[in-house]
Amino acid sequence: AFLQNVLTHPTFRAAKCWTTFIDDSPELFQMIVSKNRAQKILTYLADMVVNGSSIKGQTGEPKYIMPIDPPVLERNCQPVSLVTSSPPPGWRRIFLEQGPEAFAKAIRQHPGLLIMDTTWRDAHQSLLATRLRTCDIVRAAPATAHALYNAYSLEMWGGATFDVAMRFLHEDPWDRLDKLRQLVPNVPFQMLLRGANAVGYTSYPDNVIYDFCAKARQHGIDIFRVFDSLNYFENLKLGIDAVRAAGGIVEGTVCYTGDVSSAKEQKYTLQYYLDLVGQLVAHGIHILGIKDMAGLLKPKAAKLLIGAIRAEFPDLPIHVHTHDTAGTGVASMLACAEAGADAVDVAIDSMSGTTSQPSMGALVSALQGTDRDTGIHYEDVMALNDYWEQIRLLYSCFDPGVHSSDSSVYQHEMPGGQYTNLLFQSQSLGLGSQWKQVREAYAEANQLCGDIVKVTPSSKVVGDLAQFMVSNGFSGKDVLAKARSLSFPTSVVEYFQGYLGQPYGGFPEPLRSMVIKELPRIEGRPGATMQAFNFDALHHELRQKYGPDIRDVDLSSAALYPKVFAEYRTVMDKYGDLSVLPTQYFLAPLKVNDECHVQIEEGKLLIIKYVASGPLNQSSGQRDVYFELNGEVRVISVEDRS
Ligand code: 3PY
Ligand code: ZN
Repeated sequence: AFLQNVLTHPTFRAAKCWTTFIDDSPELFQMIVSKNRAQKILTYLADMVVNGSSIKGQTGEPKYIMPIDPPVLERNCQPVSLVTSSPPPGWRRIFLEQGPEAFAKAIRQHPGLLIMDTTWRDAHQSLLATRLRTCDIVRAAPATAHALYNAYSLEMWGGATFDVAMRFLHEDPWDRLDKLRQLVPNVPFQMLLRGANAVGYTSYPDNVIYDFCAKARQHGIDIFRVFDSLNYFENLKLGIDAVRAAGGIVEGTVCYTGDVSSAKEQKYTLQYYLDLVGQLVAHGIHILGIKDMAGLLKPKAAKLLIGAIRAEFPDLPIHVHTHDTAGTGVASMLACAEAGADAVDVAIDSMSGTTSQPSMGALVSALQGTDRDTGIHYEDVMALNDYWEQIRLLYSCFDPGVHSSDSSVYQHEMPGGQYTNLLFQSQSLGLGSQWKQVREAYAEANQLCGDIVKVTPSSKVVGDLAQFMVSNGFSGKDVLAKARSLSFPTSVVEYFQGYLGQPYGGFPEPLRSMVIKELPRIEGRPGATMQAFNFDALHHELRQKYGPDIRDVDLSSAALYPKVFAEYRTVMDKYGDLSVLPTQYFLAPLKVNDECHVQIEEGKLLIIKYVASGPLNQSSGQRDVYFELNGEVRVISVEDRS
């Protein structure tokens, strides 16, 4: 029945076609679409067989290819049926029924320490190059809705996940959000918003930010952690206003850098943070986020900082984020809890530690039975962990190999998400053995930029400058001496022009003038002088290019990432929706006689067996690859690029 279509239908073949035949038999045309989709997926698999994976950042094949079952939770030694029992209501209900202010108040009044689980966003961004695919999160989602029903939130979007989904996973980030929202109706979803940079690396016109936040909210994001990569208040304000207009919970955020517990700290002092928090509070944030993106908040600093904010703003809910790079994450989060934080970030154990967040199991255990008990069942965390342990192995081909703590983070201050990225980039540029130099150059590059807050996108500026220094053998002094004649990376030039905003304390001179020479200088908020983005023109352009089925969210994707979106559509045209392929086959070729099951939609299963591939056709440069698709032989010719 699968291959039955209009061309094989007896009525059509008997030439007894009448004009209503098409209208009367729409399902026959549906088959053509399915056949087309099957053909596209086979083309991907054939290409994989002939040429191997071309996914950037992948080294080797997944080590673990056993079937991975979804997590199983137990109550009274009985498995919880995730199909028949709906998850208990969580904090989201308060937000949906009573709004953001009531949510913030309830969080503040709650005696226990709440957690955000970062496993679906920051943890894999910091450990596995953000390469986690939707299907592997989806399988854990029903169990997570039960196990973590009383979590403050699940971080599941934003940061790098948006463009990596399209660019490298050939997936639609909005579809991920929709699917997960359906499976997890009870726990607030949180995203990371780079203020005026949204989920990108540059400033956008204001209407792009407003539009993006409105759509993110409509598709199920509840809490928006809004930060700016320079803690520049004008940029922060824009993101905060856009989230408020969208009806979301505003987690206005201060990025933490330096060391408030050190007598040597001259720039990022306690007073600096208190002033910034005061500005955010005056601007009407619902929750305060403290974003320690590099894991620099030592326990003593945590106590000082959170204690001081708590004393000055007793009603303000505080949510702290950290990374465990140096190995002090759990200790610091416990210190935050003692000093009065309301929520902290952790990741499921097997996705935690080093450049990721501290371990959920460790934090939950440490607080068990205390007055700040998280209320999370430890056994449930372990049940989720069983699943993630296997997923971590499945994705080990994206793991650049940070297997231990690095307390030198206190010197170089690299954010957790960038650490693995820079390590990988350094390795692929042949600088792997000079990793120590890259870290040292990073610290020097930071000083050259003016000792700035380093988080996407300002961290990219510092990282690019550090790599530039190492690959040219320049010290910081060399850069200062030769600046006028050097051709700096674009990100560095644009930073000095002011395209990210204004750093605290201003740009260092004379370096700024030497780097940008005659180029324009942006004073104030970069987006303020940008023309509104023309969504109507974009809509028209996309319809011309891709036909009438352009969704609202496609406009957002294309406005934020025009080139990435166009590439994503090209891949979609060629291979169809690849998010349906199991990860093992997305990342590695089928071996002869391997059979793979692909559920292209409810009730439509493709059973694909790889049979053989033919010799290289010298004149066309192609190879034939033979499959059985639901029992019928199919041959796909693909170009051999090897
Ligand atoms: C991001 O902006 O992607 C981050 O994770 C910053 O920490
Ligand atoms: Zn982070």
